[in-house]
Amino acid sequence: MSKKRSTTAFICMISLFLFFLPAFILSQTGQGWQAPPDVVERLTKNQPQCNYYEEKVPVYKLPELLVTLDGKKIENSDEWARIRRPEILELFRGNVYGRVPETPYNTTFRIVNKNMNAMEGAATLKEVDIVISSEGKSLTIRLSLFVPNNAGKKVPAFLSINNRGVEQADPSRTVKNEFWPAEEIVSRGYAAAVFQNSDVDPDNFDDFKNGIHGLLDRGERKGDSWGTIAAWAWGASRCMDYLVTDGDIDAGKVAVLGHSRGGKTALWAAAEDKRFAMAVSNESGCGGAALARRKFGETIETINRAFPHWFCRNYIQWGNNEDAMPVDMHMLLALIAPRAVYVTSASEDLWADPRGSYLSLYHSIPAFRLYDRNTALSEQMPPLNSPVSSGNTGYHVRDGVHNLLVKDWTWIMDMADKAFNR
Ligand code: GTR
Repeated sequence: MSKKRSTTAFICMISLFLFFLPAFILSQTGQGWQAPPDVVERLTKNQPQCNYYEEKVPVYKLPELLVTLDGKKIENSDEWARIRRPEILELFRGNVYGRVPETPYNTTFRIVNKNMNAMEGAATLKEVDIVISSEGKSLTIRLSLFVPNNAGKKVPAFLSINNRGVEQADPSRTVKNEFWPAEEIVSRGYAAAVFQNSDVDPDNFDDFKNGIHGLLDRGERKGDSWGTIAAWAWGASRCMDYLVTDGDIDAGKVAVLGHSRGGKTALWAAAEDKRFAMAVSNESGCGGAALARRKFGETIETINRAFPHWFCRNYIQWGNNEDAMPVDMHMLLALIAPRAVYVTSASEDLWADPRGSYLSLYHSIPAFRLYDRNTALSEQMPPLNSPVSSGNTGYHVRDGVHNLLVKDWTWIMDMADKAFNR
């Protein structure tokens, strides 16, 4: 072979190698997350009545996202916003979370504490009582808010729904933990706001006598009367009512975030209230991000048995009858489009079905694409600890158990930075 020919052959080989390199790297690292077999085995042993095996997931067909109830194909964002989105929202109100009553009420805000030198001068702490009153009775939601000092402009915010004890999101900062790392949130330039879901409605079955149900419900309960998750989501909106009045907050950049039952709540809050620019569902599972039709881990039947107060009564009929349900959870995520949605899972938290949560996001993408043609996610899950995002959608599966950790927060804030053009 001449020298010239062998040089050409060499260049061709290098070019071919470079051309296939990305695909090769992807095929090696892009295996996609798989449930750890030892966890599958352990959980199956403990709960033999639940499915943790991928091969036992039933064959299912999701309801069409972009076809209206009378069979019309949705072609653009205008038709989506005008026709299909309101239909889906109504289906979720009527079949899953329930409807907020129309009882009139008054809201007042009282700043009960302000400390401009919180976090050793890094932030200002405001504690605000949001008082809801109706017909002589009232209820108070305490919103605690750390705003970074010296930002020089309005700041974006994370509104956390705390479904754990007050010490998990302690405004006095006597107790600090990963569930609400307020210092880290502030150091990334975000305001850290939090409220206790129990201020809005107690997390137990009390026949809807207490909390906001006790204040606003009138007459007999119906099949679509709101459950406790809808009540907590409503509470998040009352916090938003305050945040839009606070001159330190960029009200167009508020993310609502929750873990587990709080994650279900965050998704529904953002579906109902378009003022939230982003929703973060941390390991929300059944009745949250996870596709119900997969019947993997927690199911509609088990969740209604364990938590009869979370959803509306109509939701009970879909237990062991998922295929007949007029919605699945990809449609809930789609309701948030074109705003940002970030879904997380944990590798050992199979109860909350990581794959079902990712697939739900994947199947919501057509709604996001009506607004941004470039939004695209692979049907294959990303590998462990490797966040993926496209357009205003994102996901990660973190190693470990059911929890909200700084590792989650870091990736969540990376997504918010992107969604909020920071
Ligand atoms: C579980 C429940 C889940 C999830 C979780 C939580 O017991 O089955 O749906 O919400 O509680 O909130 O931590």
